[in-house]
Amino acid sequence: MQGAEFWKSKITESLKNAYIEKPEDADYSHLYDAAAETLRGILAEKYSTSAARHSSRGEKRVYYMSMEFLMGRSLRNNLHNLGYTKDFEKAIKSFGADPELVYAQEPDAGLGNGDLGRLAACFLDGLATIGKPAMGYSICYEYGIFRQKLTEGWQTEKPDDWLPGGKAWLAEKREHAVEVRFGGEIEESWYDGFHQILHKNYDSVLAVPYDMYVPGFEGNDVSRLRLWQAESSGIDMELFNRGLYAEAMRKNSEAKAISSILYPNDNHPDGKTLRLKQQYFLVCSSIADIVRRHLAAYGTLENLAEKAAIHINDTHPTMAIPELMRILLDECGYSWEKSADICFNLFSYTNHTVLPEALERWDCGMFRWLLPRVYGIICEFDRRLRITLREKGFSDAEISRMAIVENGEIRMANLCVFATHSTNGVSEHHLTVMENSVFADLYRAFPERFSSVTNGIAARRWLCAANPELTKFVKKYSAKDFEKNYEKMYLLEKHANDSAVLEELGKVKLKRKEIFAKANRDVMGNKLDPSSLFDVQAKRLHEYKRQHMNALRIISLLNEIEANPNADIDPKTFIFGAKAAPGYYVAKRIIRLIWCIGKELSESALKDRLKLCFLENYSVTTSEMLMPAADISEQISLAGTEASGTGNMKLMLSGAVTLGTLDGANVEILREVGEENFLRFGMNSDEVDALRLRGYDPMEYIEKNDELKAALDRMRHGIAGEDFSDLADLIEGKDFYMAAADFESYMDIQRKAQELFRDKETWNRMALMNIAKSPVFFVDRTVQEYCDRIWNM
Ligand code: 26Q
Repeated sequence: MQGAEFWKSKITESLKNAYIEKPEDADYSHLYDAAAETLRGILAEKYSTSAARHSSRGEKRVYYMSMEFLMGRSLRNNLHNLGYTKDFEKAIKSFGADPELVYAQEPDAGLGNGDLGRLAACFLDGLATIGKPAMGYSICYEYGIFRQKLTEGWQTEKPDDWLPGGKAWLAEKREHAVEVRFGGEIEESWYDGFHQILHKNYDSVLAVPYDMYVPGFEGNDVSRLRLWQAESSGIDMELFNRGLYAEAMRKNSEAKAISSILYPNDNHPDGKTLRLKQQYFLVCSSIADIVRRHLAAYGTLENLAEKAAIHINDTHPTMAIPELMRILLDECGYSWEKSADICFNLFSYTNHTVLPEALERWDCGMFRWLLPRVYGIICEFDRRLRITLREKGFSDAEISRMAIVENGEIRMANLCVFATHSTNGVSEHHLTVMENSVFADLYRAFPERFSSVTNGIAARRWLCAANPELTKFVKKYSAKDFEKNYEKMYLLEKHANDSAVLEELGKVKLKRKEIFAKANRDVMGNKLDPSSLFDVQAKRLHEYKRQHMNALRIISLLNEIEANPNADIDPKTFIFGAKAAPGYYVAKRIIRLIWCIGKELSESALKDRLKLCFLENYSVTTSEMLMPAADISEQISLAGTEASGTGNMKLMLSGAVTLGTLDGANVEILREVGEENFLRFGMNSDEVDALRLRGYDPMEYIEKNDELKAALDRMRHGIAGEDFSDLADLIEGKDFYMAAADFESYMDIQRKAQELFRDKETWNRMALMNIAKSPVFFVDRTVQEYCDRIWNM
C-alpha cells in the first residue's frame, strides 16, 4: 500500500489499538500519537537497515556527546525528510481534520538552552543526510528548558513537562541499561605484577537508555540519539531492613533527580554538585555503551580509535576521557601510554564560548569526593602535561596558567586541549579570538591541534518545512533538487537584476509577515502591521548580545518622534524573543525594559508607526514561524564575544538582511554576501581590545552623544512608569559590553537600513542575495568538514 492510503490505514489501525473506533471521532492528540507511532516504526526499521549497511562495511562511526540536544518538534520535519508530507496531509484531511492542528499537538523536545544544543540537533540531521553513521548521547531530562511566561514584562518560569507528548518518539532499550557509580573510596594494590583498583562503598544509579531516531533528507540514513534516564538501582534493602525507610527512599529520589531537569544557564557554568553528577552520569553510561558495542563487533579495544570518533560538545562531557582511561587502565590492564594514545586519537573537542567566565572549572574537593577514581586520573594528566610543557621550555608562570589542576580547581578546557587531538572553534573569527585570548598559552604549546569549522544549520527545517512559500520560490529560480544539492541555490543570484523576480520575492516575504502578524500581537495585544519593517532580535538574553543597546535605540526613536511628530521615521515592528537564565537578574530587568518600551509605544500617539512584540517562550517552534517573517536580523554582540551564532544563518536563509558587528559567523556572512548586502557597524575585535587597554570610559561617549544621553535620561525618568536607573547606571558605570561606544555607529546603520528598505527593489535584491549565498551555512557542509578534517571518516 502506498501514498495517502498507507497513512489512512496505519493511523486507523493505531487508533484502534488505543480503543478509538473511527478516525473521524479521534481528537487531535490521538491523531498526533497515531502519526508519531507509525513514523517511529518506519524510522526504527530504516535505522536497522542503515546501521546494518554501515556495519557490514566496517565503517567508522561518530559518537557525539552533548549535555544538550535541542530537537524541537519532530513530526513535520520527519515527514518532510522522508518525503511523506503530501500523503500524510491528504490522509488527515480525509478524516475531516486539519494537519496543522495535528502538528500543533507536539511539545518541543526542549533538551537544550540555545545554540549549542540546537547545533547538536542539526548535526544529527546533517550526518544522516550525508550518509555517515552517527549516534548522539545525552540525558533524557524529565523537564527541558523552562517555559517562559511574562507577567507585565517580568519573566517567570514554568516547568516544561514535555514527556507526555514527547515520549511518542522514544523507544526504551532497558536491556542496555548501565550502572553508574558515585562517591566511595579507592583502594590500590599490586597483585601478580598488576595494579589493582578497588572501588568501595559507592552509591550506584541505573542509567536506562531511550532512543530517538533522526532521519536525514530522503531518509536513506537515520541517526540515533540515545538519551539516558536515571533510576534508582533498586531499593536499598539493607537500609530498609534496618528500619531506615526514609533513608532508603532518599537514595531513590536522589538517583531520579539526576535526570530530572536541564540546567537553564547559557554561557554561564554553575558549579553545583548535581550538575557534576549529571555530566558524569552522561559520560559513564555512554562510554560503557560505546565499549559494549565495540567489543561486540571487534572483540578488542585496540582498534577503537580506528573505528570510532567521539566528539565532546563543549567541555561538559569532558569526563568521557578519564572515564575511558579508567576502563582501559583498570579493566583492560593497558599501560597509561597506550590508553592515553587511544584517547588522544579517539576524542576531539569543540569550544563554544570566548567569555572567560564561561569556561568550566570544578572545585577539587567536591570532585574528588564525588568521583575519586576519575579525579586521580585527571591529576595524572596534569602531572604529565606539566612535564611536557617544561620540556617545551615554558616558564613556571606559564605552566601554572596552562595546568589542568591548579589553585584547587580543575580546568576542563585545558584537559581537552591536552588529551585530544583536536580543539575547534565554531567560526573562523572565533578561532582567532581563541588563539589571542583564553587559549593563547595552550595555542603556543600545541598550535597544530587548533582549528575551526564554521557552524551550520539544518536548512531543511527552517526553509523547506517551515517556509513552503520561499521553498517554492527557490525551486523555481534555482533548482528543484536544491535540498540535496544545496550549492545549486547559488543559481538564484542570476535573477538579482530581474525586477519581476524581486517583486515576487517581496510578495513571499509579505505573505510570511501576514502569517506571523495573524498569530502574534504587540505587548498590549494590538495588531501588527505586515507592511512595516520587521526588525528581529531573537536569541538568549545576555548582556554580551546587547539587547539593551537595541532597547536604547528604540527609546531614541520614541524621543525623536515625540520631539518632532513629522520626524523621518517609517513604520517599524520590533520583535524580540529571549529567555533569561532564571538567576540572571540583569537579564530579567532587560526583558522588563523591552516590555515597558512596548507598552509605552502602544499607549502613545505613534502606536501605529512603532510597535513592539515580545514573543513569549522563544523556542525552536516559535522560531520556525519567526525567521520567515524577518526583514532585519539584529546580530549586535560586541565584537569578540559571540563565538558564531546560528540564528544569524537561519535569518539569512530566510531572506533577512543582517545588521551586525564583525563578530562570530557574521564575518563570514559578510564575506559571502558582500558589503552592499550587509549592514555593518561598530568596532572590530582589535578596536575593542585597544579600547580596553587604553581604559574604557562610557561617559566619554555619552557626553558627546545627545541622543544617547536623552535615552538614558528617559530610562531614569521612567518607561511606562517604571524607573530603570539601575540599568542606566550599568551603562554609565562599567558598560562592560561597550554599548555606549558602538551606539552612534548603530544609529547610523539603522537610518541607512530604513533608507534601503524604502526602495523595495533594492531591498528585495539584498534579500535575494542573502538567500542565494546561504548554502555555505548548511549543516551538511559543516558535518562533511568535521568528517574530513576532525573525525577522519
Ligand atoms: C555549563 C555548566 C553548568 C551549567 C550550564 C553550563 C552551560 C550550558 C550551556 C554553559 C554553556 C552553554 C551554552 C553555550 C552556547 O550555547 N554557546 C553558543 O554556542 C553556539 C554554537 O556553537 C554558538 O553559535 C554561540 O555563539 C555560542 O554562544
